[in-house]
Amino acid sequence: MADYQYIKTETDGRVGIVWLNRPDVLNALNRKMVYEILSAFEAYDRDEDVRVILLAGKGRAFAAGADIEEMAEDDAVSMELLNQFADWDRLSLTKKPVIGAVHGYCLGGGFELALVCDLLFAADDAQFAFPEIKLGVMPGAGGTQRLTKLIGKSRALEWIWGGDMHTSKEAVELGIVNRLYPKDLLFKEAIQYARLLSEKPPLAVRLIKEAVHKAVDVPLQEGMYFERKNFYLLFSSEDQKEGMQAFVEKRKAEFKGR
Ligand code: CO8
Repeated sequence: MADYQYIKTETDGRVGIVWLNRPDVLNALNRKMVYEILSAFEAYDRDEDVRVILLAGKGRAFAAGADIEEMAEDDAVSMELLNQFADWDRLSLTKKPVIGAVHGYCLGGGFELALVCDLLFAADDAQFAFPEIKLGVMPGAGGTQRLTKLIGKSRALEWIWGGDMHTSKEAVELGIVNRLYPKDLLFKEAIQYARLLSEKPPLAVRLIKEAVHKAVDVPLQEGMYFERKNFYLLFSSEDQKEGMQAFVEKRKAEFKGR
């Protein structure tokens, strides 16, 4: 793995872990850091030994938002020319499952990064907010879209207009977060889940991810056709033959991701 400045990577069996690692500024996301996260995700996506990606933060926060100092002097033209959101678009193209483990502050761009994850596990101390309004701006990396699709228009407006902190308990109740754990158990539980997912047939896992994400974006019938194509595609995989043969032979299947 490459030498990164603002993140750390390590693998645990078939789980590729990405640590946000700028703890002195609560993992505030500068542009290089976002590019590093993207590079790590893309490297894991290409690595046949990795089946699941786990994203977590070092220090006392997941991420307290975009780096305010870095963007304070930007203007519309410099932002257009930077085209930083191309990196964010590519983050959401990751094929393998991405599990986010969130503790402490999960704010602004940090919350948007969490919303790119397929599943979110949170510590009981996690706090979620879009504080951009207090800076005179608004979410720019998908927050207004992804939060609205998850919790609906009225609640999303309340959260984004308010800019206030919300507890992880609220986030679970609204379906933003899947599971809640005591802080000292969060990473252990997240890695445990990731390991279990990494034992599932990888092709089926990724085609399910693709189909479920499709459901968020397209009308039902179009999604149904998409699901069907992925379903058929799995019938040309070795894993489908192995999975069904193993069932018939009453043994454990050995999935290869082919
Ligand atoms: N950017 C830069 N530095 C930050 C940020 C940030 N978002 N958040 C915290 N820091 C720094 C602080 O400046 C401080 O640095 P130093 O020690 O050098 O003074 C250090 O982290 C620790 O922070 P605090 O001392 O403030 O810690 P507290 O526990 O007192 O407070 C808070 C924690 C409440 C999280 C507070 O730091 C805070 O309000 N931070 C800003 C939160 C915020 O407004 N986030 C939204 C940013 S805007 C955004 O995300 C827009 C996204 C647009 C698209 C994404 C593009 C990447």
